[in-house]
Amino acid sequence: MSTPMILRESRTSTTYSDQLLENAKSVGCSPPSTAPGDTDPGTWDKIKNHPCFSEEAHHYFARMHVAVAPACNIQCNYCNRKYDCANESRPGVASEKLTPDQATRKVIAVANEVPQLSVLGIAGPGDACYDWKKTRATIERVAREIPDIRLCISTNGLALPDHVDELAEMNVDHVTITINMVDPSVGAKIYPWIYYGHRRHTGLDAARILHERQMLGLEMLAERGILTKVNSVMIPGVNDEHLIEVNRAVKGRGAFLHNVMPLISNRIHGTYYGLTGQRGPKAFELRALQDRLEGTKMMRHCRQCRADAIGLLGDDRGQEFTLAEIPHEITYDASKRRAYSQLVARERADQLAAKNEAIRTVMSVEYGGSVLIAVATKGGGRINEHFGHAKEFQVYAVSQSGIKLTGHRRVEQYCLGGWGEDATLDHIVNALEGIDILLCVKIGDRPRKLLIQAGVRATDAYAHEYIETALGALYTAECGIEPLAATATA
Ligand code: CLF
Ligand code: SF4
Repeated sequence: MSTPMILRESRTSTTYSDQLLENAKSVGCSPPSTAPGDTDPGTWDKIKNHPCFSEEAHHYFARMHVAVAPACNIQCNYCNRKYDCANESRPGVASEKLTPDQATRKVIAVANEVPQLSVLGIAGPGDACYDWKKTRATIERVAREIPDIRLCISTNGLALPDHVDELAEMNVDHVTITINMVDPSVGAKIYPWIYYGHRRHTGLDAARILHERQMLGLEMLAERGILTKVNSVMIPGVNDEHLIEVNRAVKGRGAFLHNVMPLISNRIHGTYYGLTGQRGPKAFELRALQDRLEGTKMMRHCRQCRADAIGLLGDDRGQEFTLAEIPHEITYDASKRRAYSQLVARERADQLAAKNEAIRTVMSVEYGGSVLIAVATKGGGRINEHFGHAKEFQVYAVSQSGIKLTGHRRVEQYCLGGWGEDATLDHIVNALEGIDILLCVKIGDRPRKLLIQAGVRATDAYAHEYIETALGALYTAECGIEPLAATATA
């Protein structure tokens, strides 16, 4: 097992990235990390700092969304853009709509403060391609100010073919299309209407037009070498089985990545599905479907972010950057981002080597079982978050076939100002159902005991280590090959 550099930190004083930057000044930098084995160098260059297109990158890099595109040309049965709760993470939700100028100032303010920022995304609250003038103006202004920021848009695809050439000209090299069906009879259950060709279409006619435009847009992007991810919302009883066919169709047309997301449906959102009681999939149903699609590139680390999300995928800092706090005159300062990306190049090479070693170890074990391990992390690919501070746990399945991130479990933060609520703890214990082991920096006696009662062994024995290094060590210990670290279980 490699010995990782240990970075100790406190959430209240300095952030993890501050410490990385301090280190960067003292240790200098080595060359950028090489592409992982299954990615060609050209593609790796495009995805290596995109937190959505590369699972590995999401440990290090952040995206920000600017809510400049409120208008939409279709109606999805799972969407109501009028409903906003500042604490809710859900696509299409935004607290503040921005003009292109306001958005540009906001991006500069965030870039000056958040060194992990690598991608500007426009993902609603409406459709980026339909509300095109604002999308285009925002992208042009931001690219002028911050030339090295990656540009990304998300669209329902209906207006996409009209703008593919402009996207290519503007160097937008990542696009997401939400495709929930390739059969209009399924589509008619998801989309009550679309607005196309200066008029409203409904039923099968609407779904057929949308489908044709989505496929055309996808093919046009692939022809131009623009990496395209397809997001599909899994709606039990409506399109769950059908998503197998969707997967085949989009892969055949050049989609780089497929992201199957669970329907979020609640009466209070006021959506058609919320009001009619359409349920979302359970975690195991989602995972089972994703497993059936394995063999194609699947995204498993999506956080279904808001249209104004900012930060690492698992740590939305959107509420720290409201328009009122941003000065009218602001100048971009590249120094923090530059220093951070140089340091990350060195850290990632180290992490990749540790990860490969851990995977080799795990695959050499003669043991047929699978262990589900939850990890508290705030980035950098390390176990570096306290149990009580965690807002989510990343979940890894470790078995003879390797180490795989299978998703995350979102939780309420247990520890607030030094004390924790029992109700919150109960909710966290429930959220961790099915997990075998939990890894974090620190955990108190009470949560540890309650977790044990629920069958989850929690340990801080691997604090600050690389995630995969710890998972490899735990797996071999579980198989009785190596002793578990002394303080591993309560
Ligand atoms: Fe934003 Fe989407 Fe670009 Fe990412 S989000 S526009 S590709 S920069 Fe990412 Fe958020 Fe999932 Fe989207 S985690 S909802 S996949
Ligand atoms: Fe809402 Fe997006 Fe669907 Fe438009 S395309 S209705 S913004 S989810």
